[in-house]
Amino acid sequence: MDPEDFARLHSSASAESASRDLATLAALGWEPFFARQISVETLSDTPPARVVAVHRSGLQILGAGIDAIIPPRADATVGDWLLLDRDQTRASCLLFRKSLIKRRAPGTNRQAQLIAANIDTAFVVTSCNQDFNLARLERYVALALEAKIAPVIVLTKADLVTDLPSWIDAARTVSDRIPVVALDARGGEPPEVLSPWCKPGQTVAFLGSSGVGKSTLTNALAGTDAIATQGIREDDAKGRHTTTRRELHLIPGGCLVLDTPGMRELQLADAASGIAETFEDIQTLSAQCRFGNCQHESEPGCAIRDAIEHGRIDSARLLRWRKLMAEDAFNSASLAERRTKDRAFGKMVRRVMKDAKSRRRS
Ligand SMILES: Nc1nc2c(ncn2[C@@H]2O[C@H](COP(=O)(O)OP(=O)(O)OP(=O)(O)O)[C@@H](O)[C@H]2O)c(=O)[nH]1
Ligand SMILES: [Mg+2]
Ligand SMILES: [Zn+2]
Repeated sequence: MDPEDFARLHSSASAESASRDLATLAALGWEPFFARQISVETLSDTPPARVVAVHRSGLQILGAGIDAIIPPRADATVGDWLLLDRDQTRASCLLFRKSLIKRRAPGTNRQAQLIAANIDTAFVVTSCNQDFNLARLERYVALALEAKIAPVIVLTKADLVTDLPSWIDAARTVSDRIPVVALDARGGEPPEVLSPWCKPGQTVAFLGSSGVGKSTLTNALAGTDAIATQGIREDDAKGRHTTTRRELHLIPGGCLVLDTPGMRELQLADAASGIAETFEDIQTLSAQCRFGNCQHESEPGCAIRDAIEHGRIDSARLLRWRKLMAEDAFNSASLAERRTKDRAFGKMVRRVMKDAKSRRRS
């Protein structure tokens, strides 16, 4: 869409104000992928707006000349673009997403929870302390890859250790295709170190446990200390769950940064391809096993056992892969079951309503 298209909308709108609107949208992450989904004719009635925060009371949205809170809806999440219907906000149309992060909601209600949409880069954050955990890193990386987002591993609190290279080497074992950076999140380093991913119009997200420095990094990119941060517990390095909502921060002249609350529990579901990509080394080897259904236990001609014996794969990594695959299979089945039940319930409700209506008529 070019400024003339915008200008054609309102005969009153000058090309100048149209290009200003377009610049506002571009700064919010608007790009051809979204523009292709709309027609110029509908633009004036239903202008695009982005969900920049999820509050309990509603969704905060921003657009060209739009700054509003609309009622919450279960199918929208932070980062989403919608076409705002001002008269009937609930009817606002959600645009197709470039990427979507979701997890299995904690607790027993077996639902998928939407975390964020339209993220370009996921910074998977951990610290050079007791938070560092390969299984958790692999989980977050699989989550990002499943969501079609490029992950980058960020090690914070690099200033607190003397053997930084060994922390970086450990993080590199997650995947040899994922960049690893290490820094002191406080102060000047982050804008420089993260600049390859933090380009104007790009949306980046910080994910990771509480206390690893996600808000500290967001502040550092914004050049402020507007977002609250809080010291971690001395004994086990755990954070205090300071951030409580998912919010996109607009960095002047730069990217959009999603700060998220530290997750207590990250359960994967429907993430088979993300797991396969994360464990590409193991996945590739398993295709070379003699038997197609090799369990990589005691079968002859097992390429994975062979790689372990020759020290090319860590047996602990194989165990973590198995565990993640099993968890994903279990959660995916349980989500599918829940969806079937919900559908059956919906059908039943519709049938009852129909019966009641026809009874009323007769
Ligand atoms: N020394 C040092 N301290 C850091 C670094 N990054 C963060 N911190 C400190 O770690 C504590 C936790 O940082 P936060 O930014 O609040 O962590 P968070 O990830 O946002 O945590 P939640 O909001 O609870 O999820 C704060 O006291 C920060 O000052 C770092 O690189 N070096
Ligand atoms: Mg925080
Ligand atoms: Zn095998």
